[in-house]
Amino acid sequence: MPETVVKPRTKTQPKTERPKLYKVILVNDDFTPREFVVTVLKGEFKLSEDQAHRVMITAHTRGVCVVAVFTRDVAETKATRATDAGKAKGYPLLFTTEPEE
Ligand code: TYC
Repeated sequence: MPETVVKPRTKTQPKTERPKLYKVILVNDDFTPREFVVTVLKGEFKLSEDQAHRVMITAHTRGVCVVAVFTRDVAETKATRATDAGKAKGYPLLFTTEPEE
């Protein structure tokens, strides 16, 4: 009876690389009304009134505040839409993106 030859099976680790995440950063300015910043944060980033207020105040006092992290496409789309919402009202409101370390 022929021997059963068992081939050693090398386990191939499925390489599921995590997509790099990007921070959306809110930048302070002297002109955009606080309440408008809060409204944009709630609308575009789905923050609660409380979270939106905290993020706005942090940017207001420190200059910038990280709003949230997303994959690159989502971060850039949201930052652009939020910046454009300010632009539409004539405000210099600015959201930027930056890769996470
Ligand atoms: N500094 C603005 C004001 O005093 C409010 C503001 C906060 C604007 C945060 C932008 O990212 C910002 N009206």
